[in-house]
Amino acid sequence: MNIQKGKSEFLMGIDKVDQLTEWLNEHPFINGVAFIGRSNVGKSSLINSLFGKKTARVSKTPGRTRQVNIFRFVVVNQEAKTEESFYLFDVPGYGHAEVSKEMSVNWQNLLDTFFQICSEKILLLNIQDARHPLQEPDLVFQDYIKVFDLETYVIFNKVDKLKTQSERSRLKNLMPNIYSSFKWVKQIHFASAEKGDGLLAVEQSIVTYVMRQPKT
Ligand SMILES: Nc1nc2c(ncn2[C@@H]2O[C@H](COP(=O)(O)OP(=O)(O)OP(=O)(O)O)[C@@H](O)[C@H]2O)c(=O)[nH]1
Ligand SMILES: [Mg+2]
Repeated sequence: MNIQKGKSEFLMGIDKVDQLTEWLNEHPFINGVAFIGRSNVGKSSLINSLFGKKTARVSKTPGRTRQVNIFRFVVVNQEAKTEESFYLFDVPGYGHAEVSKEMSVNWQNLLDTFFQICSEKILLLNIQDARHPLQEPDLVFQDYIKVFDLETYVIFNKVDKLKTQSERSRLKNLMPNIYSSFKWVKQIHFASAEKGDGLLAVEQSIVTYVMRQPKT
């Protein structure tokens, strides 16, 4: 089973809490996946690599994704010749210093709304920068999500930027610590949206998760 690239479609971008509340209440049994991480770690790039080019917008300036972008994607079962569709959320990045007070309050409200209402069937992919793992905002975010009890996978993106073996092993050595500190983290992946490393494994994890959820 695979994600059918190019069949993903953008449904809407929501930047108002009321609108997000309404949308989530209208869709009570959402099965899907949400991407969240610090600004500029490559969330939109990963989405494009996994779900098909031009699914999400890639930023030239950090912090571009200011709204919850909602997409639909299709998983195809080649053997049974069936297709099923699921939801994908590109959630605005955290830990960006340059946003105004007003904007960060709105962002926090959006995030609270998203996590409080969205069903427990959502897989959370927390994207981090392979060169700068477990930054302060990443730790704050892990602390924030622990009450929501969502299955969470950490994806270290931009591994192509790790040039030496010692950089790579330093990152891998963090794994036991991550699993023991953050019990809701069930998988850790190493990926490059740019070069393609690790993407097949991430894709299969997403497919396995969404197919495992009960149908109602
Ligand atoms: N070398 C390298 N660069 C990457 C990779 N993934 C993303 N980038 C670059 O990192 C920058 C940010 O990528 P985005 O995908 O826009 O990041 P984002 O997390 O969606 O950013 P916001 O929406 O602003 O929070 C872009 O210049 C990308 O080309 C990667 O795997 N390797
Ligand atoms: Mg983005």
